[in-house]
Amino acid sequence: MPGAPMYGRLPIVKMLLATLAGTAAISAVMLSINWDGQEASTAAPKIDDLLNVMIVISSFVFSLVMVMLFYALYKFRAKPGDESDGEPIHGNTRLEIAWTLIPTIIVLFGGAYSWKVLNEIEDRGPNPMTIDVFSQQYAWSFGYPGKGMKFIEGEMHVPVNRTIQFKMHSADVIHSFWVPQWRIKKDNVPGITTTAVVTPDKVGTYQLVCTELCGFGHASMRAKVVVESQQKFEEWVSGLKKEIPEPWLEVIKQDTETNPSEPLTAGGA
Ligand SMILES: [Cu+2]
Repeated sequence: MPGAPMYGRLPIVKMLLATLAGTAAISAVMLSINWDGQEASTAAPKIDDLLNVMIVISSFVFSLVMVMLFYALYKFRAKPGDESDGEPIHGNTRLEIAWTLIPTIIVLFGGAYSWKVLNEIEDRGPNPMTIDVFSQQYAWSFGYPGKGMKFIEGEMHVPVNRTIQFKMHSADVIHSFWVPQWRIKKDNVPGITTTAVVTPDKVGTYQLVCTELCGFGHASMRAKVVVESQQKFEEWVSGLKKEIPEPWLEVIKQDTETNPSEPLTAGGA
């Protein structure tokens, strides 16, 4: 039957309602799961909100595709014994505009929203405290350049409600700095200094986990992280005996030469 489409008008309203029902059902399940555990930094709620918005948008796109797929499977299924070819289909301008415009809007929205969150969580504020993070196969150690270059292996203390900029260094391969409750994750790359900004806002003991497969000991490459009051922190840091050892100072020097825009001395205090 040339000229006449073999299908009638699509039940757009019903399909849209089914899509919205699917979105609600999937979102309800996915949002009820506490994906990343406790929130213990000022960045954590912003990142979790962003994740939740992305979950709802993804549920909508998934539901829309599933509704159209299953409608097509049911409605346009060939009758038993029908061996004929399908109708030739020419373009549909309205459909093509829709499937270009809607994803473009979704992607631009996601980009703009992420940009805003990243801008907020990477704001160092007027007076950040600097901590050097040293990583090697398979251990973490930490330096406090503003506190007399104090140094400690395997354990880090930070004051609560203070913005900290971590300056990351690696002696060998790429490692990755991650305290799940802070949400922030950053690679430690040999040859350059990378920076992460965190404001811990809950007192407690946490774990720093390496999240970059760095060799046989990777799974056990962890360190203790203690968030405590400013006063307790000052007592702890002034009790440290060691200073940042020469090999790490050399790594910092090399990193800084490669990446002079991020000097070690920035921040201090
Ligand atoms: Cu690792």
